[in-house]
Amino acid sequence: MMSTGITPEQWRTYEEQGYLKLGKVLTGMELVALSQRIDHIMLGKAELDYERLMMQREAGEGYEQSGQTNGFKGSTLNYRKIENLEFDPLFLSYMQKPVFREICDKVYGTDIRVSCFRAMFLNKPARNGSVLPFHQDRWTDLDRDPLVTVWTALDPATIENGCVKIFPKTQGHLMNPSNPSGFLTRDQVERLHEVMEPINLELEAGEAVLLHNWTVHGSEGNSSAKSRRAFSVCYMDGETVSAAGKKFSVVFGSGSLQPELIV
Ligand SMILES: O=C(O)CCC(=O)C(=O)O
Repeated sequence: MMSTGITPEQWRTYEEQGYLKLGKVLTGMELVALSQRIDHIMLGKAELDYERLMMQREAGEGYEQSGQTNGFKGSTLNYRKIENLEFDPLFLSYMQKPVFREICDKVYGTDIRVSCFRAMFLNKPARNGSVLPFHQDRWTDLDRDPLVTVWTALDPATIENGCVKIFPKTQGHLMNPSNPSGFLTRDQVERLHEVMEPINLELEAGEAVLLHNWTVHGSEGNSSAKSRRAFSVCYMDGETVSAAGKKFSVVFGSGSLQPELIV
């Protein structure tokens, strides 16, 4: 069944657990369209300004893992991460679905414009794909903390291909506040493992999960013959400014997609 709204009980579950499975958020046709679109982007066949996209190539095929820099890095499905997908009309239109507006209204308030910290393709190519260590999605260079991320599976996400793993109920506090990107120390991860097992968020293609940004999460590599493509969007208060004076692309409410520099 398609996800159209979130019930009060589901919100309670989210607040308690730090995550909520949203079910199918993409129709079959939308899923095919987004999956084909991202493959076209990776293969260099899409008509868009590649200089606006941050594209990180995964190690393999004779290449090292590339830096996280803007611009095309070769025609291959072996990309790890592609950011700034709000500049692609198809991905933007998915990000602006009413169910996500509803989530942002609930989390940030109804009259508040919402921007995205990042609209990001995260790929674990078949028999490849790097481990992502446990972290909380928190960045020290923002003037306020983004609170929610919607992670959507474009392929089935399974234990074998490196689905996201979370430690539920960890959203209450920052574990390593001085780390610029929220990564936990090895000791902190060991201590979490002593008290609980992480949950594997296995999803069907087209399903999504809502994550509180502070819910501890990470993922393994991909040992299977199938890719694990996903699209992750972090929605935040549209007034958020980075230490460098950057405001971000507005996705709900009045404002521009063009990030502004306010100095
Ligand atoms: O896709 C993954 O493996 C991790 C996702 C993640 O860290 C995120 O979406 O914030």
